[in-house]
Amino acid sequence: MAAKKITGYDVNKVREDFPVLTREVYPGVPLIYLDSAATSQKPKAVIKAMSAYYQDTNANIHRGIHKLAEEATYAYESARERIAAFINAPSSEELIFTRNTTESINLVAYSWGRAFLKAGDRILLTEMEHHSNLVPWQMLASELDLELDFIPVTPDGLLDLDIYEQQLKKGPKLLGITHMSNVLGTVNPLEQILLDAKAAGAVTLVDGAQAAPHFQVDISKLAADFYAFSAHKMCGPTGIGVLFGKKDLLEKMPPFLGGGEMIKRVELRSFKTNDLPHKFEAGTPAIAEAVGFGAAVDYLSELGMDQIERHERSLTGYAIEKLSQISDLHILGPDIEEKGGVVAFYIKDIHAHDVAQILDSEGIAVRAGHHCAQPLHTKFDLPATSRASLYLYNTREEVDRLIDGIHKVKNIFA
Ligand code: 7TS
Repeated sequence: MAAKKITGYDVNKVREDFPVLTREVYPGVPLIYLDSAATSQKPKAVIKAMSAYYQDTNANIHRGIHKLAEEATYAYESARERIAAFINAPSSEELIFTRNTTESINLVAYSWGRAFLKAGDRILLTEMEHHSNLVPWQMLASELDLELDFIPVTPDGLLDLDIYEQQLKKGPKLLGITHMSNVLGTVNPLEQILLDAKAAGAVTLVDGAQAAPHFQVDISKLAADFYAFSAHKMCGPTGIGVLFGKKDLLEKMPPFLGGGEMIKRVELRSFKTNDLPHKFEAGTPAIAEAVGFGAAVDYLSELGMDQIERHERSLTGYAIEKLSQISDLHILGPDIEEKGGVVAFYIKDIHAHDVAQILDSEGIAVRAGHHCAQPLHTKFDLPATSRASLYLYNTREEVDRLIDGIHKVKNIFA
């Protein structure tokens, strides 16, 4: 077999694929986009695939027998297959299209949770979860009288795995855990964590919103019963995400939403559910968005997830090195070995919103606030942080501009 060709990663060439990166946000001020953890920018391949779908095809799926309906159905189902292959899922039947990660997690909470949990059951989450993997469980806990436990986060931004082992002894019915934190950048060592949860009899749900865009996720190597992520953080459109679920669980679960498409047969007082994955896809889905999502995973695969990960790791290391040299600036989360391309920080006596506002005047887009992880900020006794998040199109020059921008912030507040 021919050896795989290792090509260099030419970030300037990659940038040409993203039209928005050439714009000026204010006259003479070019955009420096460091907010990809909120949503990524979109390459031409995705924009073109979606507009070509609307220009040349556009029909509803799974119902018409006319040519356009057949083509639209093929485009939608082919996207599902390519996304399933992207995470190495055994079958595309196990891949349900949802609106986003948030809806995927809610689907599990509403459908699996209501059917299989009862008063007194325990759900184990972590202190670093995004609100999307907290609030649905809080809602379910108050409805069903469940107990919520949390794996603590250590001061350096890692999960306390000794306490986790103790918590497993209490027999949680579900472990809900993020693959990568959107604040600390921590990439959790899921292989062992999930195996331990399964050995303790828990169902496992992974929030992969910040993982799937940045490194190869191989679902066949993870003991994940459910794995959720969103297209918009990985070069795809808003409005679509997926829930991977193990077939045996999905088959036992009742439908989430009722309506067209999720049924095989309907009578006035009853219905029979459709096969997987359609059982969980009520109503006309986001078809053009599925086409765009398919184009996004094709784009990422062509660049190579290994290359993307290597680029981001090197850039994140550079950003941490430069930021660490700034006095009174503190970075949250672990060292580079355990961290993805998210760098949240705070500067003594300067509010995160002021930092973001001054950086914006320099064309630098960062996010300020609690990043939908308020309990984590409360734990660290911080009302807010500023966050630079890096992706496959960011450069060292942009990091240098961020550093210059932060010096400007400090001078203004000096
Ligand atoms: N989980 C994690 C870890 C996330 O970072 C986000 C979004 C979500 C779930 C929710 O994804 P959605 O597509 O359903 O909205 N995170 C962020 C962020 O960090 N800034 O804006 C959105």
